[in-house]
Parts: sequence; C-alpha cells; structure tokens
Amino acid sequence: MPCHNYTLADLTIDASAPQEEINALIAKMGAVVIKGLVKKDAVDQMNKDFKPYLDALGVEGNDEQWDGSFFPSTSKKVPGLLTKSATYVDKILLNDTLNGIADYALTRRTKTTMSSPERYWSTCKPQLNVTGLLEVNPGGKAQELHRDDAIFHDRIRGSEVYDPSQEKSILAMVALTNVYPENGGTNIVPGSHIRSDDLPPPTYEDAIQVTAEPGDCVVILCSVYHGGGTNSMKVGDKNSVRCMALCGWNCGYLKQEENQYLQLKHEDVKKLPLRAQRLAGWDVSLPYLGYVNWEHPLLTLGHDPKMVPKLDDLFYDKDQTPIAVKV
Ligand SMILES: O=C(O)CCC(=O)C(=O)O
Ligand SMILES: [Fe+2]
Repeated sequence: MPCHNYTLADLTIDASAPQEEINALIAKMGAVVIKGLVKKDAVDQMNKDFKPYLDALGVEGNDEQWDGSFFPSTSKKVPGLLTKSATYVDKILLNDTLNGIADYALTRRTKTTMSSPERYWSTCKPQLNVTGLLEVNPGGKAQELHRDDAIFHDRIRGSEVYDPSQEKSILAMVALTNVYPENGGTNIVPGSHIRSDDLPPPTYEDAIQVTAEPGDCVVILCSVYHGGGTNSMKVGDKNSVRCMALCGWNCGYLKQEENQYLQLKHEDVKKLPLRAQRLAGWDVSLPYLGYVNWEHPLLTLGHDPKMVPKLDDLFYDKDQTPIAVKV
C-alpha cells in the first residue's frame, strides 16, 4: 500500500492558474506538473538548439559520460544550458511562474544583527542552482528515490504542514519530448517533502510516475523524494527517448562571501598549492555539489584526470563506516 492516496491528477495544474494556487499545491504535494508551461514553438526551438550537443554524445547514450550508480549509463546529459539556447533562458530560466515558485520557497528576509535601528531587514533572492538536459534512453534503469536537497546536508525533521524555511532548492524539468512511465517518467512520492528523516525512506510503491506532453513542466521541492524512472522501451520504438530540460534554483546565500571564482584569475589559481586550489572552491562537496560538466572542477585547471575523484567518488565517502547522526 502506498503511503498516500494521491494520483498524478492531484499534482497537475494548468499554467494559467494563479501563482498562489500553484505555490499552495507544491506546498501540499512537494511537486507539481504544470500543463502547457512552455509553448510548442519554444520546445521545437530548444530541441533544435540542443540537438548538436546530444548528437555529439553518440547514438544511444554514452557509457563513458557516466557509468556511476546515480545516472543510468544510457542517459545523455548536456550541461551549461544558458549559453546553448536563448529560448531556454527566456522561457525557462526567466519564466515568471517558475521564478514565482522559487521566490515562494527560497526567498529569505531576515533582520540583520546590527545595532542601528533604521536598517534591519535584508532580502536574499534565489539564484540559479543547476541547468542540464537529461535524455533517458531505452534500457535506462530507475534512479534510487532521493532528495536533491541532500547535497546541503540538512535534515528534514518532519512536520504536518510545509514550512518553506526548510527548503534549500527547487528543480523544474520541462518535457521536450513525450514523457511516460514506459520511457522513464520521473517517479515522485507526493507529500514526502515533509517526511521526517527518522522514518524509513519511501519505496517505489509510494511513487507516482509522471506522464507529460512537450512543454509541460514538473517542478519539485528538492526535499521531495523522486528519481528518474526506468525506460523499458526498445531502441527505435516511437517515443522511446525521454528528454527533459532541467533548471534549478537555490537559496541565494549558498555561495562564498568573497567569490573566488570571479575574484581570482584562473591562471593564477593554477599556480597555488593544490590544497589552496581546493579550499578556494575548485572542489566538490560530497555528495555531488560543485561539479563542472558533471566532473571534478579541478579538471578545469588542467589537472590529470587520473588524479581527481570521479563518478561515485564524487558522491560517497570511500570510508562508509557509519557514525552517529548529529541532530
Ligand atoms: O530524470 C529524472 O526524471 C529525474 C532526475 C533527477 O532526479 C536527478 O538527476 O536528480
Ligand atoms: Fe533528483
């Protein structure tokens, strides 16, 4: 028995719905499917813009690109979408509805601890967290159900009602092809965004699988359990390729106070001791935060690929000895 009675219809809302309704639905469910968020001509344009990058990865996925456990080896992934498609920027990154959800879940306004009485409040707006094209091909295995927010190491304590202050990030996934349970539609566990970490994680039995048409958009709070589904179709079958354009936002304060990436000339960073390069930010925070091209950022400074962690070593400690969880 699933841990809820929801169906896909309960997560689904039209793009013309008022922002407050969309925000209220995602607060209740942890995820929404927004019908018709992006128009067909924009979807066509994005497919055109991204085609050369997908083609460059080979016919049916590319084992070399990823053979770790998180992404199926038949998936094709394209990073850095902002400079690959102006339509992606205009229709997804700058989409008012998506930014409305990001504002709702991720904007912080707090009183600064200054002694002057006149200047108290500071507002922190969401920033871009991630972009990426994710094409799941026949043979792709379902991802484990996971919370994307795990990269930020915050525990979900569990609550009856959603409190946005628990959230660190949200993710929008715009369908660029038809998406079905058969071709890898995302598994989502409605309501699991407020499920305490003290409870056992939900299972596939608790998940509902997305069906979406091109231009529909799945949006998740990154505290919700989800994962890409199995693509059980055959190569060459109609609609056997599932492609979604991902765009995520996180809390704007998740950055260095002094922005080393822009402060320093990269050719000077290369000359620093390796440990200083890592401390300056050319490192990955496990699990999997701060990658470039889904690989270790030290590679951007020309280090030997053999010398840097890759694949599952970007996710998990080598030493898996359990330690008491700090609460
Ligand atoms: O492919 C999907 O449907 C979900 C992908 C996902 O959850 C992830 O990459 O973190
Ligand atoms: Fe995910």
